[in-house]
Amino acid sequence: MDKFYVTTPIYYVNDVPHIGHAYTTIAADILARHHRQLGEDVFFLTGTDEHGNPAARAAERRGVTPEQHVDEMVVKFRELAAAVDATNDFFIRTTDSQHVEVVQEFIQKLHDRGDIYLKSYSGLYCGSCEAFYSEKDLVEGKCPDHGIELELVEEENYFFRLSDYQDRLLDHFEAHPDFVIPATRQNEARSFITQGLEDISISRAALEWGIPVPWDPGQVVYVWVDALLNYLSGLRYAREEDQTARFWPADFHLMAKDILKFHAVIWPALLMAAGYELPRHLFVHGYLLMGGQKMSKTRGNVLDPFAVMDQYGVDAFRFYCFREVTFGQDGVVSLEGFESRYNSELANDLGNLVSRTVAMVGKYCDSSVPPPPRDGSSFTRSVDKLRETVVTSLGKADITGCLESVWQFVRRLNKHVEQSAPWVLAKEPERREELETVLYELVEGLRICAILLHPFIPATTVEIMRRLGYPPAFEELMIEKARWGRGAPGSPVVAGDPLFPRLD
Ligand code: ME8
Repeated sequence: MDKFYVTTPIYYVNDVPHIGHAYTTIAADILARHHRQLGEDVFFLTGTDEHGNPAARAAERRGVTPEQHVDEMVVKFRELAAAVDATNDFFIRTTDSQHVEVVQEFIQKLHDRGDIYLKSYSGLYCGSCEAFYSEKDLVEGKCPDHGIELELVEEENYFFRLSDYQDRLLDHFEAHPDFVIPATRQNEARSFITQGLEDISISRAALEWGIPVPWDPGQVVYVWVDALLNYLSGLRYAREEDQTARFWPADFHLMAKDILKFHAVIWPALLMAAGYELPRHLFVHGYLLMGGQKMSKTRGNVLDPFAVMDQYGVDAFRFYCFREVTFGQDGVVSLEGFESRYNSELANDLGNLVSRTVAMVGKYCDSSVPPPPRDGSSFTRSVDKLRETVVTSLGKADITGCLESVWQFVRRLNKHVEQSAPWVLAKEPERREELETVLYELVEGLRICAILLHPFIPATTVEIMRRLGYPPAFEELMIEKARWGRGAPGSPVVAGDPLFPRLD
């Protein structure tokens, strides 16, 4: 059986989660659900990055210990994963003792192999990015990402010989043109490397809130090295048995562009140093913007995902995020935009189609799905093509492209209702067969939509299947079932409330 391993970044717990965190988690969930529909063995990992400066400072501001702070904050992040209906197989915390062990073992190995050395260092440090910047990176003397003043940090730190990996990294990029997707991000990552890599500090002396360096407990491991290792450590202890051999390398690490360099340069070099295979793909998405700016906790312009989901429902939120903004690009989100798509696409295109279809089968066929036409259907080939498009596009994490192609099919079904006008056919008894054909096609089309839309709007599609008379079994939702004519004639349709009540 094929395997599929997908991850989100592990989120900082210096503040409550926002819509950007929900976004990446939903994207990973869409891919995880799709690969389960393909019959693959899936592992989906998300979690929290709990060490380092921002968490320690947030704790200090609140007058609690870092341990108390992270234990309280993690609750919200776990709630967010559950609230967006994420099917993660594990939720990792970098304060888990087993993670700490893996990190210590990993850097001890690098130290033993001579990849780590001690050096005095001074540099400009952003406490929010947890990264050093050189003068040329700054924007008006400030952090290019957070727009805040940097501190001059002078310490004796342990360094990782990143510069030794420059050629091997470039070779890897050369040999794997889709290592980083989209291609613009691959080029960006490549150019970080061709500009020349300097060794990086991988420990901090002045911080206490972190994982002690095993051979020098006066220092803690740099939070980014600690964090990146979650992708390996999670496999080690999520289940009773170590899952590394089963699932490593990761198939997709998802993230926004802010953390590309850590994932495309530092992470592969660390893995090479320790003798691991590299992840197959990094997918780098854009920023959700509000009022033209990246939403961020530091800037304070955030949309509360819990409030949006409370008001409009989880599936509507999942749908909107990927319909409105092309996955891979930046895009503006707003409540107005949300409401307009909700009404036009979820309430009208999909919800109404389900209600009308079920109502017509109820009225004209005694609630029992009529038999298929005897001489095949024009839908057979286009559904095969659509299914292939879905598999190909999600294989590249083209979530928005996939959704668009399924939506075109939803629209085609709506047109079919209008053009064939079953209510007219129903008045002419000699056209009974025509009527039954149309109703069969609508039910069958909706069944296929439910399968193909399942990763995006899971609860709604399960409900659509129920209304079309199918048992609540995952087998009914496998991709293999998205073939024209696999539906069961005679299945009893069930009416219900609107799936997406219109917003006024
Ligand atoms: O960077 N639009 O954590 P973080 C889209 N702990 N996605 C967004 C977003 C926005 N406006 N804001 C955040 C960290 N994200 C590290 C990661 S991984 C080994 C360590 C999402 O809490 C996006 O996935 O700042 C981004 O990469 C991530 O949250 C950053 O989360």
